[in-house]
Amino acid sequence: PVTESPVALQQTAVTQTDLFEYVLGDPLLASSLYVNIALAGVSLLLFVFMTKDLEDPRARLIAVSVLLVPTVSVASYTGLASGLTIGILEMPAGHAAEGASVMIGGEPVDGVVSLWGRYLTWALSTPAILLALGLLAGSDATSIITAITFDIAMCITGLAAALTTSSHALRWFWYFISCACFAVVVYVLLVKWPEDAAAAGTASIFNTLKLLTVVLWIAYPVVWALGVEGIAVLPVGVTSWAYSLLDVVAKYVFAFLLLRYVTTNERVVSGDVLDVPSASGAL
Ligand code: RET
Repeated sequence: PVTESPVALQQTAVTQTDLFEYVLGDPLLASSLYVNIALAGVSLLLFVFMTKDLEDPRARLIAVSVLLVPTVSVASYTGLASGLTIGILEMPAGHAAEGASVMIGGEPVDGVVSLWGRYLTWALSTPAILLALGLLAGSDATSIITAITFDIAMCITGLAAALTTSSHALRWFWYFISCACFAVVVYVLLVKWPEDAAAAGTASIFNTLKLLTVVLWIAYPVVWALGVEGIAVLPVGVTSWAYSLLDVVAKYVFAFLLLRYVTTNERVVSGDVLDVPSASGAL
């Protein structure tokens, strides 16, 4: 019979309280989370105020999907700050962080700190962003559903990449699957929806938001690859701030620009009239 080694037994389980306190003990990491909870809350109030008088059903649907973005964000960052959606992962052989340990409550614990809750909540926030963009472009249900389902697949396979601890190669295989799904989303954004937006008369605002989205979204897999999940050149606090800053622009600045347009061009969004400058620009 195989007896367990006493050394293995010494490793005590890490509790949620340990992780909550770990976050508080790292000012860089803690600020990257708490600052975003506050920003998401303020944005949510501002967006409710901006959109409360909208009447057109399509404009209201865009507003609702945009309001979902900071709502999910408050929940996402609360999950991370509380330690609920953070974990200690022991990386597989061949990974840059193989054999790493982290100080939790004054004791070294094998593994690295992973803020995996982000990838989970992106599966809710990014579809809301795409729904708003697809509606703004006046697109059909097929291409909106295509973009959203591949986007959800991108987030969940990205989560799988982060949480796979059995094989280094399979972590990157998950990453590759996630990138393939991302490519579908980028294709819809860059090729399909611009045509629809031109027809709907929302080309100028759509093209601005499309560029903002594509450029910022490409940075997420780059941060993933450089952070602790990937080749581990960025420490946890820096990785977290990188995502937090991307979130501020990709979510709050994006949402503000979109809502400002929708509230001042409600009739264009409703399909009653064409947005004259962009319609002539499309000719
Ligand atoms: C991962 C890793 C695997 C490869 C790819 C990724 C893409 C993530 C993206 C995230 C966008 C998030 C946003 C959040 C706002 O709430 C999962 C990092 C392709 C594009 C905009």
